[in-house]
Amino acid sequence: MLKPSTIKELKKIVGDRHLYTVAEELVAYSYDATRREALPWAVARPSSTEEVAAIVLLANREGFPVVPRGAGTGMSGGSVPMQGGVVLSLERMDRILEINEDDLLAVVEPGVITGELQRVVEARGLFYPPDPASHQVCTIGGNVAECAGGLRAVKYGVTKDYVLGLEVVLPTGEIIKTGARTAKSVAGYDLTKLMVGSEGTLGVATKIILRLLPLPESVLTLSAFFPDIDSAARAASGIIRERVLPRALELVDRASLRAAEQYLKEDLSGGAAAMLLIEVDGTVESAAREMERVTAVVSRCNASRTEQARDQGERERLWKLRRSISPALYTIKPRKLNEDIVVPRSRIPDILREIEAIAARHNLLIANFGHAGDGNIHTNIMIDDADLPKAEIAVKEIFAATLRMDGSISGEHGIGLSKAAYLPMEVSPAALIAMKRIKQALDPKNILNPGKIFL
Ligand code: 2HG
Ligand code: ZN
Repeated sequence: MLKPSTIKELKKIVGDRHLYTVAEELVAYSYDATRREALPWAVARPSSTEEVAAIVLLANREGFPVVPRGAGTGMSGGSVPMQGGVVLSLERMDRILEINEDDLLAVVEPGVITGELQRVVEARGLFYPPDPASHQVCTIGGNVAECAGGLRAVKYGVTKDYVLGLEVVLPTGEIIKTGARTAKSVAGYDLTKLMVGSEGTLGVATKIILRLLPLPESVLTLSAFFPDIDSAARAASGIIRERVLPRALELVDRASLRAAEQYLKEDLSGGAAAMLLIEVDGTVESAAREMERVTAVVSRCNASRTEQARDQGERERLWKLRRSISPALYTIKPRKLNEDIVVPRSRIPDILREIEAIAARHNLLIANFGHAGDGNIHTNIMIDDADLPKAEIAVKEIFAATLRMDGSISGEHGIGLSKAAYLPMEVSPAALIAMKRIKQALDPKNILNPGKIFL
């Protein structure tokens, strides 16, 4: 609980209107997309770096947790205030401060909606590639905290590949700048990379310098339907082997397809068992050439039907289907344990077979979809509460299989609360100690997002 004097000080920092303390307001800041929830003691909505720093300083003096929050679309509980404290909502810091067409960069505040930034830069012939499925609502600050991936990572990489520099409020309240506005910089340790993906535990990004690219001239989108998941997985690997790097290479299995179709009340797949959604880009000529090669691979791998989007409307329809899978899965069961394992790309068929065997062994429904081109599959174990114990055993087995295949337990959602117990399966004791020492050095009072990543 916060002392009345602390509440008063917080109000002084952000203004009365921007400090929430009543339950009706707090509840809106208590959960994320994992559906875990915990009520904060208060929510502060700062409008400047200085206000963020003042809150963090106060937290150090008074010893309360501060939990940074973007739009709450995270998938590992990162923004859920499990130990109470103050949720630091960055929603009011939502300005695009600069788009520099000569230096190919944008400077933004953390509360900017990712999809909004994409639209604004695209209108100027520029391109911000990271594209989380939740781009219409998620924020750049949240993307930076979690190092969000998304649909275009296969060709263009993830958030950390686009962050040139940051302004950060450290857990002890100092304001620092990391990185630079240049295409390169190796001055000292790479604090930018340390911050990106630190899940709100090492600092609060208050300004973000993002690298932009020229907008590709042509984008072609293909949906390919398969009679079985194995053929689709082999086609995904086959496309990469063909030396084509699509900008998106998404796999959707039967359960995920049915859920999304039911949710959208549309039949797009004609009852297929699996779908690949493939997008290539480049010049008009190079994209067309790549699409020809992609089409040849999927036909060789038994695609029963392929459809190339003829216009923007058709393209958007396909992406809407893909982006809606995550929420749509709740139409199957009340709970989903969504994992985001990643294996070397070539092992996708193997890991899918392994997951199928685990599902059969425990009599569980596991829906698989996601970024096959990256080797990053969202394995969603769909359960009722009663299934939880066996689902947890299945999760452990899936992680063990992933690690046997030289993969990683989290490709893009982060460790947060959901995977903290499993982190030691992947990270050695000495590496875990090194990580904890970094946390301890930067946040000696364990103020910033305590209880995340490490048990
Ligand atoms: C996606 O790619 C998101 O749609 C959500 O990362 C994944 O719900 C999920 O498992
Ligand atoms: Zn994803």
